[in-house]
Amino acid sequence: METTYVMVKPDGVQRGLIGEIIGRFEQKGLKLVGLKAMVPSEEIARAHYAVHAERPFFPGLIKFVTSGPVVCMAWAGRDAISVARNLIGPTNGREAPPGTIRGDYGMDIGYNMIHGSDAPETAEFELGLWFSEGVMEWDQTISKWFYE
Ligand code: DAT
Ligand code: MG
Repeated sequence: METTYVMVKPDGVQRGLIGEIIGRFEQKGLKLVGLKAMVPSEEIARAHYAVHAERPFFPGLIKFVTSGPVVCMAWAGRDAISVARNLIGPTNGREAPPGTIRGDYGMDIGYNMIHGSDAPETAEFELGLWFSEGVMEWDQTISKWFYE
């Protein structure tokens, strides 16, 4: 079992896509173990995107992600990190295939509505950053119908 960090970014919140996005993860069979909303501080945004600190788009990215509320989520399941990335789709919405969140709703690389951890190490780092209080432990009784 893995847990991954997923976040609806300010454009997804502004566009009223929170429910649609959460629904896709629920329907897929992932288990919600963390959920909250906040307007991110510059400090947490910079830490989250630290790997991109030297990229030319970094200042714009920080301004964007701190511009309004985001919805922070932790989703658990078998191979949850890659399963979530596959639901999300490639970075650029114009190239993302239909059926993915970015492919169905996005037209840009910067305004791509959603973040998902890309590897076990980044998931651990991001969950610690955004959910320093920890995530929920609960028994999802329906999970027996998602896994043989
Ligand atoms: P992803 O979110 O698919 O993991 P990433 O980690 O490469 O993509 O980049 C993080 C975010 O930074 C991405 O969601 C949008 C923004 N971004 C990436 N490349 C960009 C670019 N060339 N121009 C503008 N924004 C970019
Ligand atoms: Mg990334």
